[in-house]
Amino acid sequence: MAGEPQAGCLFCKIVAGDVPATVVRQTDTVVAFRDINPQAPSHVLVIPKAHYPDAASLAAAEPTIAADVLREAGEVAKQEETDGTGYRVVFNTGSGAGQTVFHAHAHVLGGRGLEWPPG
Ligand code: IU
Repeated sequence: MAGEPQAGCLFCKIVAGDVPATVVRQTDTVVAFRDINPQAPSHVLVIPKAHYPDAASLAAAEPTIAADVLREAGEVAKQEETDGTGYRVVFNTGSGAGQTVFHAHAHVLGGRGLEWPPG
């Protein structure tokens, strides 16, 4: 069923506490944890606890939770103190855009200069 945990989904396992992660924030609907392969001095993933394969399907089914993800991305930047200098929120969507984990997640990157356009 939409939103239910999916067997074999790494991020569902992190939500369940079955796979360890360095959690930096958590709400009823969202978990934020450090990326294991950081691409910036601060690189945190914000994920909905509910399973949706990407940001668009999350927003279509659960717009309130999609808003929670965005709000928490801002809270992460405040907590990581990257909000002052600037930070980036990225939703890679589809394998051609670099998505490798098909559970919706926002990358929150900061702590260094971020070029535009990204590669
Ligand atoms: P992507 O946008 O789907 O490529 O992002 C997935 C991210 O999940 C990527 O940056 C990985 O480094 C990160 N990640 C993680 O934090 N912990 C893990 O156990 C695995 C991937 I596998």
